[in-house]
Amino acid sequence: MINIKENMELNTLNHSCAHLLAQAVKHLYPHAKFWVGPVTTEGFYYDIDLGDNKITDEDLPKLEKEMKKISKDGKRIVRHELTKEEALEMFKDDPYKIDLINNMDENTVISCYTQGDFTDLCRGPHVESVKELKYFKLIKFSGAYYKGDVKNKMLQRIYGVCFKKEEDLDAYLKELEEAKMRDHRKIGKEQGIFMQHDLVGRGMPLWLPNGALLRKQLENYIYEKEQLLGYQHVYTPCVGTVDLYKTSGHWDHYQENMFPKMRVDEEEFVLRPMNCPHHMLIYGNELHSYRDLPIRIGEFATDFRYEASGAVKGLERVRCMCQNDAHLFVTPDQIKDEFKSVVSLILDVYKDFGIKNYSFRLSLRDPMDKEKYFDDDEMWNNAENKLREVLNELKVDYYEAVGEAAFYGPKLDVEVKPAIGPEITLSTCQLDFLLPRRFDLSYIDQLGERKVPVVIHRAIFGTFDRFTAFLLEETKGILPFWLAPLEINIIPVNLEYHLDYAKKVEKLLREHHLRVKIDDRNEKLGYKMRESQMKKIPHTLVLGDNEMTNKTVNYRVYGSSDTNELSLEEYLKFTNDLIKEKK
Ligand code: TSB
Ligand code: ZN
Repeated sequence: MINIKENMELNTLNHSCAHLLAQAVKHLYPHAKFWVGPVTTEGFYYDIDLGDNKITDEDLPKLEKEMKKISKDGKRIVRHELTKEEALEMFKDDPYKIDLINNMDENTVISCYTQGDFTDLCRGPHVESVKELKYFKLIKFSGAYYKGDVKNKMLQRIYGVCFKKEEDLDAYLKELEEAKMRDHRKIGKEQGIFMQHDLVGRGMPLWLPNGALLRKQLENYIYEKEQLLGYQHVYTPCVGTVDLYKTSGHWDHYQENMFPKMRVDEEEFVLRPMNCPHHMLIYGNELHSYRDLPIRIGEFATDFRYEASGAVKGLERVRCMCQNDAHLFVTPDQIKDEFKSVVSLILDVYKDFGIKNYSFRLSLRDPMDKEKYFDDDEMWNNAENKLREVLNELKVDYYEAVGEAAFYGPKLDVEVKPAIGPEITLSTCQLDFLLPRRFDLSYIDQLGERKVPVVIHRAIFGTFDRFTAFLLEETKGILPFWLAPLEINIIPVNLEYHLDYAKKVEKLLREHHLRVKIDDRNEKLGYKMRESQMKKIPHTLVLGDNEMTNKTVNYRVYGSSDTNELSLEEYLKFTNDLIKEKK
């Protein structure tokens, strides 16, 4: 999808359209008060206080109609500059604008734009006349806290988009419709992957049986890979004391992303946002020689993070998540090989899952940001260069992003684009020279001297939550055989005659670890077949007289109308190959 914010022409057009929306709102709701109406990557929105009124589905067409009317009227959009006193006088009835004006820098030139009976405080630029705003659409609305703070009043946010040409708007709306179909929140609901409940809380998804089956496949898959690479898995509690996070530095550098502390007896706890401190303690539990390194401590670990309520999204951005985490303790000489091995694992995993649309981002520190990043130029430069060298040796394409590093070191992130919304990070691999020092970790080197190990933090799936969200969108919910919660749906042609045979087949397949179920409802064969397709089950077996006599199965692959008859042994081999080859 086109990035509207970065396209100067569309940026201006959408910005002007936000004013047009505000003007229409003012016509229909004269008491409305306005906060801000910025341009986004996907169009524009405006945050509006409508008093006791709430926007409903019926309002959007009404507003669009009023916008069209104003546009037809064709008033010019005129810029004025104001002194602070004039601005305060002009917007005296709008407390939100007064707040904006009062918070402006003394040197800011205050300007406003007028179109007919409507004036808005704005930096501009804008198109010359409202008649240029012809091809727009109001997309949706939501609640949005004033200044994004839950303690403030909830305003009404209306989203829209505007194009220069009708065909561009049509193409965009079509793309948006397709994206909505791919949205993991929609697929997740249809396929029984996860649910949410207010009584559990925002950003705290509940994994349903089908979701749990899918997640188990992901866990088994990555666990096996990690075993082969010499990882040792552990279990640790999802809380730690405040002192643990003071030791690690998270208390000073990461507190705004953490849940508030709680007291139990004389101890103060926090729900952990990361697992590194626990793994540092596990490493420090024993003395280590250089011969023991690398030590790779892995965990499927539950973390809690405070994410803004407006940012929380399905399984993609949650407040309770499970990381596919590991911390690798290495000597400085081993950094490159170990980092390389992680990048190779990422490439390997993405190949198995058929993921092609991703990019590597090398996230570096901002040398000017002394507050976020510890001050040791040599250490940072050294670490950043090591990562660059590995990427160049592996010949992978990447781009650099200054200011995106973790507070403890530079990292390599894998960026992907969800169906809706901006890019997100999936996998991550981070170098860390700081945490092992803070935990006073060591190993004895060849000369018998005490040395500090380097830590590599890495999460291949990122979190199981986010990876699942991405996978559902990439596959449009059509999961490959080896991942589908239900691999095989058996439909007996006639329940009276064929159910016993179906049960025998089901038992055999289950014994071979296949996920299989009989549809024994009293429904017509055609209805069951259609439903099997709708649920995107990879294989549907239809068992009737023929199959019963021949001791065979007749299978149909999702999306195809062909049927194939195989003996039970052949079918077992066929499915076994499908799983092995991850087709
Ligand atoms: C890799 N300490 C490291 C760890 O050892 C760490 O926590 N890194 S992280 O902060 O980048 O998080 C790891 C991964 O979790 C991210 O790459 C991202 O894929 C995923 N993640 C982060 N925040 C969320 C969230 N709110 N919801 C779902 N997944 C998330
Ligand atoms: Zn970590």
